[in-house]
Amino acid sequence: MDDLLPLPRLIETGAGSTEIAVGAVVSGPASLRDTVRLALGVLDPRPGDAATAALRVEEDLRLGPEAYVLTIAGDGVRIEAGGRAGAFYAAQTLRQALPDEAFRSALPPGTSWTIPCGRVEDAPAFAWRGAHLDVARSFLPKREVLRMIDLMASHKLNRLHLHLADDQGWRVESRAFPLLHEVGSHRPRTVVSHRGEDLAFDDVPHGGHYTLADLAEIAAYARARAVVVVPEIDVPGHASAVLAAYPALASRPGERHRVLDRWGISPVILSPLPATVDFLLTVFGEIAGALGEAPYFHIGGDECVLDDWAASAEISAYRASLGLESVGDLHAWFLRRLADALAERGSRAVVWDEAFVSGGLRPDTIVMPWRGEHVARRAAAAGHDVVATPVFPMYFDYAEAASPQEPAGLGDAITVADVAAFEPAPASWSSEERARVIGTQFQLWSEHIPDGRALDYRAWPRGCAAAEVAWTGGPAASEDFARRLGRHLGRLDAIGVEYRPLSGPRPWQRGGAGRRRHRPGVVTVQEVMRHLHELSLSADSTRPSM
Ligand code: TNX
Repeated sequence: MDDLLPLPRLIETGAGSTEIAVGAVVSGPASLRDTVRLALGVLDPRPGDAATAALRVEEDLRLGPEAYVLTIAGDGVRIEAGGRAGAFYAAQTLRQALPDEAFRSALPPGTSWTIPCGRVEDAPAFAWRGAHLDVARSFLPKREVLRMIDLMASHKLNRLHLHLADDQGWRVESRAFPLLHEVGSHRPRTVVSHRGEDLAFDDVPHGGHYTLADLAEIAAYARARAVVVVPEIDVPGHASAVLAAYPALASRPGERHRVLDRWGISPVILSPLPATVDFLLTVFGEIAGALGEAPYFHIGGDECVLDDWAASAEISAYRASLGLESVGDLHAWFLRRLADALAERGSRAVVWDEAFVSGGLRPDTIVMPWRGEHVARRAAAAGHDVVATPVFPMYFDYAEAASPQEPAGLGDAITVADVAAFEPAPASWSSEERARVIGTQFQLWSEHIPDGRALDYRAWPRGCAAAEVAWTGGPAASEDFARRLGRHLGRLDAIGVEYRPLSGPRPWQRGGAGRRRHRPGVVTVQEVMRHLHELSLSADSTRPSM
């Protein structure tokens, strides 16, 4: 019990021990019991009655929905939880109290362990403990998404933000507008050269999308593991894939668009006219319908070049008819219009911080400040709920070290220790501002994450540190965290996660001598943060940044 991760609020060690076996009997209300069985995986306890049960689960409504008490006593294990999520987390903690083998997918029959008695009382500091997956730049097959949900669940993370659309790909089926997935989901090739080098491409077609049935499956799989899927359709910028399929939605008529085969920011932007709003609301409805419920819907709003809006007579006339003075006001109006419609359907909008700086958000819109603490504080002071997503230290597409041994990252460096030291709601803020921070989330932008193996490397163990911060409120006590993390890696080994070893990459995880090698010092995260901070202060704040 001394190597639990994330760290529970209270751990008491007791005298004596108890035995727990694969196939133990669990008793309690059916929904909590099933949740516990799911969380325990390989233990796969059988349902039974309290008299014979080695594991008893009870509902205690005085506990919050994610809170639990886990008691390991001589006569068996007792879980008290306020709801399914709490019961699920209690079982995750119990699994961590067992040897690492409990994290394997199968064990010899008859396996059992003796574990010391003790008690854990626990609840999370933050309601939003997230991971963001960019499946637009590099598509990840469904199995990788389901596996990510499993890994999130083991770390008590509860929000999976899926970035489903960007210039380089549209990743979800639309029955109303099928060209979105038929045309928008693939590109003939992908850039392989780095900034400053001569342009070079791989000439390998890249593609893939989730059907609505896949999305329904992902959402149900996530729900059973206390994870909420947050879909993102990033608008009005980042729109090349949409416009490759439906060019009539562009702000500048008559141009042909292609799904982009290189990274960076495109000046291409959706028109803000009513036809675009109708189009998007139809697609949002299809996505939310497939998910079953969509308490949150991310609409992006970042990195927009508004020049085409300013240049269009039709859009300027429309802006004037709405009584809006600038294209920035129109950007704000457009996102507000979408957020209002989402609210009518029961979804809260989420946006990147440019949309907050543009102004005019609905008060219930959640802001993800990626450009730093300053803009995060302004959003919190303005009364928005904030999920802290700053590039430093929450962008896991940056390399772990400024070393040519690393596989190519967007820049360097963000270490496990940087993440563990993060304080999503800084002590220097007022208590009202701090109370607005509902959580934090790490970002896996996938320009340099081509597949599941690279995803494992980038996500873990930095994700373990993010989970610790999100559950405890952070920052982590560094020495104790480092000790627990060292032990926790044995669990990841048992699961089969190809994480980055603390001492650096294994030979096959390095970038080699070619294009996948990291170029240290070319882009430093400190410079990027300085630049983004300045941008977030400027009036022309929707402008692209890099
Ligand atoms: C900024 S954060 C982006 C992404 C890139 C990422 C790379 C944000 C809203 N936009 O489009 O993938 O940087 O780190």
